[in-house]
Amino acid sequence: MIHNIEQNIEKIKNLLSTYLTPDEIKNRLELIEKINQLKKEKNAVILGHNYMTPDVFYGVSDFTGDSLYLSEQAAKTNADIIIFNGVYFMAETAKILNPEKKVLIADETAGCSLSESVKPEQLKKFRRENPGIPVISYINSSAEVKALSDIICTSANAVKVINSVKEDTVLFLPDSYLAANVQKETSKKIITWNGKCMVHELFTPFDIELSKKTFPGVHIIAHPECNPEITKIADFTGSTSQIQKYVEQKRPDKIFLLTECSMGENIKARFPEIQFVSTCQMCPHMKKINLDMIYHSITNEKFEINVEPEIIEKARISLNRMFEIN
Ligand code: CIZ
Ligand code: SF4
Repeated sequence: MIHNIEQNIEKIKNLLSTYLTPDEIKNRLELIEKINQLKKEKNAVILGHNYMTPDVFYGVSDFTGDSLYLSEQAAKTNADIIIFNGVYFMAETAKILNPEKKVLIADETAGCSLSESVKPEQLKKFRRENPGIPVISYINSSAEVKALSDIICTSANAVKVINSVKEDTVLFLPDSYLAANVQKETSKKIITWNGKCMVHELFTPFDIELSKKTFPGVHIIAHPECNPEITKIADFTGSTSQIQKYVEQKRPDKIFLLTECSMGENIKARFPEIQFVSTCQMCPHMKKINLDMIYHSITNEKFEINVEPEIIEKARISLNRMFEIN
């Protein structure tokens, strides 16, 4: 999504007024203004993942969406600096696709339980022991792991990517739940890795049962990083961009959204008539990126993402294979 930040300011004031004092709102709005001013002065572009809080999402992000869409936008920009508001592997992906640009992340410790579950050495060992098995890596993986993979995929195109290889068996890493969800839709044999998203793994089928009892008629929408026992009973399962499209088209009255909390808040800001019920889960990594850290980042041009040129080259080949399939 492309944002008109000026027009978003009223939306932000309304959103913040539900949980901040007038003074706190004033501070946030001042910070938003300062960041946007520095952005102009430094010819920077700010990208915001769907899991960013509404003040970051609507207040300072020029583009919002999933990690791949944002990296693609970065590739088209004339800006000198790209500030990626998301987690580390996402900023790395933007760097791989834009090696000549300065890519910054506001907090370099914003990791991801999935990308951290694969050590390059483990993958090298698998490759040595299993020659001929293609390695398909979810975009939630480090640059080094991407470089060691044959093809990259997102949760939106995983089935298509897996079906594109000629071999009958593939290694799919690192998300074992996403692998199990994809396995339901392909005849290829998927060897899985032992990775899980620490946010989506917290949802249980019991949450859905309870939600259905408490809120009759509730629409259950899940992310494919959730347990397959959940996606089996959900009304819709999709990546964050697919969820957004689905909600825009269907406009259900009541939704239980089984994904990161800010996703629901950002949708709610556009469609206030939709009621989001039941609990959401927060990603502690995504929540490290806030207005204070972004202000620090753009002021001091920190923290710069650096990836070895040969890793960039190899990782880019794996990413380009995905673009060709798409
Ligand atoms: O690639 C992304 O942005 C992730 C990790 C989630 C999604 O479903 O969009
Ligand atoms: Fe990683 Fe899960 Fe956080 Fe996304 S929500 S960054 S997959 S830990």
